[in-house]
Amino acid sequence: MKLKDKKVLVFGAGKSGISAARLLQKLEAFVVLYDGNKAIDIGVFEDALDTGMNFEAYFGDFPLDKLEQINLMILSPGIAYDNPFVELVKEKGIPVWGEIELAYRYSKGKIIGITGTNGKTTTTSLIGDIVRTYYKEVYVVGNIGDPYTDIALDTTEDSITVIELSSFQLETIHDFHPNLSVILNITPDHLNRHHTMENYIQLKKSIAKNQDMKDLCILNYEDGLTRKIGREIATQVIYYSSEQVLKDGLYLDGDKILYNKDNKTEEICDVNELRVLGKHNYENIMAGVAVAIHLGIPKELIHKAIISFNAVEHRIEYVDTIDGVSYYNDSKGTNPDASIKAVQAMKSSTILIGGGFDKGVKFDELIQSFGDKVKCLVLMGATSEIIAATARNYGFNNIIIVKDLKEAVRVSAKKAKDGDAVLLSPACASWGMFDNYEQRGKMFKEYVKELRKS
Ligand code: UMA
Repeated sequence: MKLKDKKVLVFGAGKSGISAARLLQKLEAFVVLYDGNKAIDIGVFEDALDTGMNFEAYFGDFPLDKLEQINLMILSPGIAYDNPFVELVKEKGIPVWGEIELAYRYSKGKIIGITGTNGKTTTTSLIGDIVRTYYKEVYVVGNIGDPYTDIALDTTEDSITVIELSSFQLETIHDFHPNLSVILNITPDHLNRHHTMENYIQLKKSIAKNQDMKDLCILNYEDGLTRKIGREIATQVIYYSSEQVLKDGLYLDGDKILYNKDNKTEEICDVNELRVLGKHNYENIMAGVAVAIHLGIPKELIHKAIISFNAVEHRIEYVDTIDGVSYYNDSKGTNPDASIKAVQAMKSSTILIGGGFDKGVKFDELIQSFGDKVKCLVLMGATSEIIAATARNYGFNNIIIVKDLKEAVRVSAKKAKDGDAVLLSPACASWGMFDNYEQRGKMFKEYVKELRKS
């Protein structure tokens, strides 16, 4: 569809919507911006958009008679495909594209799409780092932060665009066709939006729906759902495994990451050389290396990039070592599953700082994962008593309840001995104590900095 002079309704005036509207204006389309939040002030978009000619905006309610003139709707990822207004638009026969689809139709070069329930941002960021060692024109966009539509028109045949894709974004792709796709793992998430696990699986799988035998999909062999997808899609597949030797693919063998191809085994790295911790991170590394190998990047460059890759902020992020105690910020550990992975990733005796907003989840598995690793639990926030009671049920009694994160850091520093780790991985959302997990993580790092000064 040629978009010049077409009337395009952009639903959602967040990052994706504004970026999509800007792209549409460059294509000389007439933009109709709509957002359900009636408190939005059009003035805030004046720098980003041409709000003069060929532009209308509606905040709060949308005048339905205007739908008659609309040729296309671009939907932001935070808005569900079965949102009542979107249903109305579909009933009128108006095509609905996501922001990713719009960007795809106007971009050039090679595309790498990464999805999965956990590890997407880390893997996307890692792939960006490796690819930049060899290719000049590299873009890293999507769910990770910068919308794909921001850079679509800048891409050339030589570009490599690395895109993190959420299930929300995959819901509205049509022709989107990555040359390389990655599905890291699939566990229940966002079911309030997608209603059933089956829908969620299908969305993740749809990253590969337009791929053919010239393309490649990289999958985790140890995740039953992604392994099964490998048998169902019509493209080449490479697996990686953290549990067993693969004849064709990447795998973890003791401390080594190895690559088997055509009866030849090559060593990629020793995991002790890496700055990221934990089996789940070794899986992310293997997925990234599989992409890099397929792009023809020399092994020395891959090795250099992976050993200098740092954890993404707030995900088992190393902060500092003070008096022999290492501090890690895993503020992104907002559910028990994520915190279990963080605990497992620790290599020494650990003081765990947990607790926060109560989402009504259970903490039994988290406590059961402690083994000999966690020696003390420092708890804060609304869930502190719930987590403490669960821990006591399992015979874990070394628990200190504190009033806030600042006290948690001070108490942990006092309790820790040379060689220990202090890990902030709350297993809970930050709400009620902080604006978001990023703020919680930044405050943790501030308090650790203060320890160094004191
Ligand atoms: N809105 C409505 N009606 C609704 C819902 C929302 O009008 O029913 C409006 C809101 O008033 C707001 C706008 O839509 O003005 C927000 O749009 P959005 O939620 O799509 O958010 P964006 O700012 O466009 O950010 C999106 C992604 N957000 C979501 O998918 C929720 C960002 O991922 C992404 O970085 C960004 O596009 C750039 O591509 C964030 C995220 O939380 C990090 N992702 C989820 C996750 O990682 O779990 C999927």
